[in-house]
Amino acid sequence: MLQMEREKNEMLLVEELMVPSEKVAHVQSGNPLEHALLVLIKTGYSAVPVLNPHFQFEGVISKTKILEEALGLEQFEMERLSDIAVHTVMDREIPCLKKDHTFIDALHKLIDHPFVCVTGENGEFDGIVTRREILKNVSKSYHESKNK
Ligand code: 4BW
Repeated sequence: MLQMEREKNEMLLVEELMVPSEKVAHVQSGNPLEHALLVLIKTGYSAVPVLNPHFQFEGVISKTKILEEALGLEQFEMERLSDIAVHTVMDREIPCLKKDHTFIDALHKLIDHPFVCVTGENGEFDGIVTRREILKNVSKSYHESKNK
């Protein structure tokens, strides 16, 4: 990659890369797993952010985690899902970014996660940065540098 293309990416801010909160599907931490599974099936995503009633980021819930909870000894027992709240099984170890972090900060965190959350000073949820957005930029830079 040419120096200029590299520097252009390094200067890009998370704010310019993120999917804003109003376009991100999410569930509330107090919702039952049954509701979270419906949201995941309807949106088609494998995992979505979990927010508290103050719109602060708390974790991520995935189809895999929910199905693990539904699995009884020999079969799926889907009725269990209405009695378990999302916050009891969600994944809390999710890295976060701030809007003024850079493309490179996001790139490093997205190596191990399909998306990372963007939060404000008080933990309020601002949006997500996805692998897709990062790869789109890498691909664009690659082609621009090739055509120079
Ligand atoms: O509904 C979809 N629309 C589009 N345009 N692409 C989709 C959709 N569902 C899946 N995809 C594609 C994306 O390329 O499959 C990839 C993996 O999806 P995932 O993880 O396993 O559901 C998508 O890659 P991505 O855009 O880099 O997104 C990475 C992960 O970020 C997704 C999902 O868990 C989360 N995510 C992305 N956009 C979201 C979202 N979560 C909630 N709301 C959104 N708008």
